[in-house]
Amino acid sequence: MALQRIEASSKSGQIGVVHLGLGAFHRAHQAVYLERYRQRTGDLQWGVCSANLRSSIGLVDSLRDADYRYQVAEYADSDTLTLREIGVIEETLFTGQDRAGNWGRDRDALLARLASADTRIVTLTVTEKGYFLNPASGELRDDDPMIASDMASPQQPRTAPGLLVETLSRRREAGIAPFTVLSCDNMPDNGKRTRQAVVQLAEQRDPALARWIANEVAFPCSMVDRIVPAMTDADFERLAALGVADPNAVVCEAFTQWVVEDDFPLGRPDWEAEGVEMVADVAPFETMKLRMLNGSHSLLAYLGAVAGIETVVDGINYAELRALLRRYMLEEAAPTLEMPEGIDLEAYADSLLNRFANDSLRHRLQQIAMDGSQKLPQRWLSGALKRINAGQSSPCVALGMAAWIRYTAGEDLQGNQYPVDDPLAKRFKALHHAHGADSAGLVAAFLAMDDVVPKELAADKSFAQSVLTAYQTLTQDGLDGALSALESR
Ligand code: NAI
Ligand code: CS2
Repeated sequence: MALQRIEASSKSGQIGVVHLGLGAFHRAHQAVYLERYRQRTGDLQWGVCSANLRSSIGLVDSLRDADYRYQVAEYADSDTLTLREIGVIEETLFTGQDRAGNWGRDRDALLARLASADTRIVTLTVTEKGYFLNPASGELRDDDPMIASDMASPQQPRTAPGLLVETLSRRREAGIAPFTVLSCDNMPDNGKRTRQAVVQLAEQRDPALARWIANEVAFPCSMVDRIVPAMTDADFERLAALGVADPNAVVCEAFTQWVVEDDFPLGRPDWEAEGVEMVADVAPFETMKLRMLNGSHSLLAYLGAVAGIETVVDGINYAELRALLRRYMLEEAAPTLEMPEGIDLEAYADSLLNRFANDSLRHRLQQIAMDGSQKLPQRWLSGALKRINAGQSSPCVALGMAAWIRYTAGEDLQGNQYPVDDPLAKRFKALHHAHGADSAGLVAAFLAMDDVVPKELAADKSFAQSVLTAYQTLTQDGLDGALSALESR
């Protein structure tokens, strides 16, 4: 194996970035760019304080115990590995609920960090649901209990929007210029959506504060890309065999991309030298990635999971599924995109299929299938709606919707059960319970969820019919039957 080892910069630095959402992706993406920047320039201003607002407290403490150093294993393929040590994280904090049920262990420390003039950028990977927005409309879900708690006790915030409102308020009162808020989650217009959540929450507290945030705070959008699956026991064992006994390590692909709108009034690292694309408008790249990469991922996730397929690579090795993803990307996703000149979407589609075929990653389909209610509007449904408005059909998306509806039953086509991890899981369960074997009633009830499915799309009779037909074929004839029925459409 070609193995390259890169050590972290030995110096520790000042905290200039606060990150919300210390998960796998942050460790393998934003932290890697900042580490590479520190190593190249020796500039110590952009160290990171990384916080979890929910799980996991274990990672927060275990990184602290490891002096904030960990390894990122970047696999180009099974024979080509770079082991990169990261040292740019300077502090980790936890503000969620601990095992004893107490909230906010490090909340005061995080609030102080965010309010400090040294903090110039706040990055977020809190997952789509961490913004508390209605996925279809992008409006703040102010009936959510967590948001209600932040409205009732704004000085003890529990959510990401709540933390941002409280600390922007403190900065405003202290005359400290606001930090830049950089969402790195897979949401459409992620900067604009983050602004919407923060401004709407601030409005409940103080309209003048809300206006100040809307006018003064920069919320650039960004497109982020690197496949970073949740770690498995097998990943830890594989690293241990290379002499890496690191409970905080992450495994990912070698590919990495970050396209960012250049709006950082308090300055930023010179990221361009690390390959970050600083642009005026991220939207075309973000939509391309969401519909092509993430849309294919979700299609594979639901069809594969209901058929008992475990990982992305297992799915992609199934020729008919690979062909389906290529067809979906070229026939249903690419035609909806408006890209700048020079972007070859067919080459992009093929590069994605090659990345999915990386057999060094065990990317579980159940992980991708999580939170479908928050993901599907931007991955499939906005594109399908655009096609309907142009008089075009979307049979691959209709099959995907059928698979998603079937997936939310919590049991695959062979009767194996699994937990459905989604903020709307209870609603799904009630719909399956209410409609049982009445597939027409069930499909109609799912399409009527207007916080997920755009109303215009649900109202399109031919789309609704093709979801129902696909649902019936999938449940009666299985995956192969559904895929061969699709071929004739
Ligand atoms: P993870 O499961 O390792 O971490 C999830 C993080 O989100 C944790 O820090 C958790 O505390 C936080 N979180 C979850 N729900 C929250 C809530 N309601 N409020 C506040 N924080 C919450 O997942 P991972 O891999 O780090 O992915 C996180 C997000 O990063 C994804 O949802 C996606 O938007 C983005 N991303 C992930 C990629 C990947 O391949 N893993 C690639 C591109 C983007
Ligand atoms: C995946 C993404 O979990 C999911 O829903 O589709 O996290 C995907 O791995 C990344 O967006 C790749 O950049």
